[in-house]
Amino acid sequence: MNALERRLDVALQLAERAGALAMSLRPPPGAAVATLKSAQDWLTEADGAVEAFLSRHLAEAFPEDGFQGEETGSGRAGALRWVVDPIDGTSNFARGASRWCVSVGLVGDGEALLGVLAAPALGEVFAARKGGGATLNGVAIRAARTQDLARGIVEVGWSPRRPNAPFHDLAQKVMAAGAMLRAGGSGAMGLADVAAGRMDAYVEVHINLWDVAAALAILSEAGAATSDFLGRNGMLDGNPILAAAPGVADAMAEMSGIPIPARQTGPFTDAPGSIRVSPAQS
Ligand code: LIP
Repeated sequence: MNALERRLDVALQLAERAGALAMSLRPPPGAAVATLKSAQDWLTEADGAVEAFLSRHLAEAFPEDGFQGEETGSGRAGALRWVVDPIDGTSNFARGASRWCVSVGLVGDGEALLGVLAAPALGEVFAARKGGGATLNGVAIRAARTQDLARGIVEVGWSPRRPNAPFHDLAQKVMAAGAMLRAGGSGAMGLADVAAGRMDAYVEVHINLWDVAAALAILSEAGAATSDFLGRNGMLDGNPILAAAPGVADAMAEMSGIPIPARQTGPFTDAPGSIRVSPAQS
């Protein structure tokens, strides 16, 4: 087992244990049991507990690696950096809803090397490592073959970090293209749905590294087209994000004004050998 395979193995085990911890702390439906860090930016008891759990156990397993969490920031430096969102979709989690996940990503040399998204309330675990394919519950996943947005489903992420006008503009354009519009409150889960072929694009005018680090690896291994999130200071300041099925990537890039590197667009290709279930999940 090589270094990346070993890290995926550990990330899978820890993300599932962290998911169980989060489930034990999930508030019941009703008023949000949480505090507000800023407008619609929630913090629950689980965010802190899950991040502390992952920071501690990742440091034990890989002391040479760095760590960055949504709640504690860039705690440790390292050539490889674990990037964790303890609860992505906190606004859903705080209300006892199910569309949220524990996101564990590993970045290095300016790229997303592996990612695990554990969504225990949905019974789903997404995983991928560079060159190893992407899976949902151990089964290989692939971006959709959709070629026409009028047959598609597109999620537009929203947050008060940016004015509402760009969100309204994007939502209007998505509907004008004939696509079904979604806004589910978890960027990581929306990106995972694109990787799994359950949606055809996810777009948001600003999102943070910890929300997307794991999903970027899963999207890449699932053959989805993605914007260059990690470039242009994305690691520090966040960036816009666009992820799409290859056949609608050009249309989404034109609609959103978020470029996608040309090599990733075009008709769906079932590239032979491009999907392998990593040993950790076989
Ligand atoms: C959320 C993201 C979502 C964004 C929300 C929030 P959190 O992450 O997944 O895409 O629109 O504002 O940032 O806060 O639930 O970890």
